[in-house]
Amino acid sequence: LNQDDLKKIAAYKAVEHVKSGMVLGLGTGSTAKHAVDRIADLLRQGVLKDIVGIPTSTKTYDQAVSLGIPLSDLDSHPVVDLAIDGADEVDSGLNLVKGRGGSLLREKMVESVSKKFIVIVDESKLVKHVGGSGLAMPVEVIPFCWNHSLRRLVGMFAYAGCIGELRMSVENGKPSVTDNGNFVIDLYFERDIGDLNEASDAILRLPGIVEHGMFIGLATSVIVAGEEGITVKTK
Ligand code: DER
Repeated sequence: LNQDDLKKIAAYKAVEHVKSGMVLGLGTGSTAKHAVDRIADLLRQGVLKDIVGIPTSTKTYDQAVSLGIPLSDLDSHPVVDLAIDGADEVDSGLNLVKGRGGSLLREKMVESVSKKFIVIVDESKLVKHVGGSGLAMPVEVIPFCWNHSLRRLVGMFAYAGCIGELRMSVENGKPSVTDNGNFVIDLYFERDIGDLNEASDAILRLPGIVEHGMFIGLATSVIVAGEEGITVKTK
């Protein structure tokens, strides 16, 4: 089984929790893509009916439109029954790092008002602590004086050996721009940043910061697909 097989297994398992009539948060990324595909399959087969999807990115919006999934938004549906989405990291407390696909703001808007938020990952995403994978913890910032914001963020986490870099678009070599017209600063930590809520509050107090990729206490369960099979972690 390769990593994508595992992502698909986790995604299909999560979709077993989808019931007809639900308002569904549709996640973003290569794992969530399998869940959206599966939901469309079940709608087409008539197994699922009356589903309304709330996409977490323009990318997922486009995928759902192409698959014929009825869509709406949070203005019309301020409460979501179930959100299904991937993650970049999952720690032992089911806290997540998300946003390496750049969709963290709309994902967090949807997933923070979801009655149930099922995270779907392959086992490679499990970490001891946030930032532990050595991969980026993204922060969405306004473009104005982004370098000033970068310096304030790096300074704030100097104790954890933090470095930061502006995310560049691979297509055009310019700064990557989110669905919301903002930039992304990727933070890398050498050591554990400690209390996540304190870190979150400190980041969000900085003027010019829009949102960060730590999803603290939002997941209601995590479905992990590994070589040995599927495990479901619930809080
Ligand atoms: O960018 C995101 O938030 C994605 O959901 C990410 O967390 C998981 O992406 P993947 O399923 O492609 O690994």
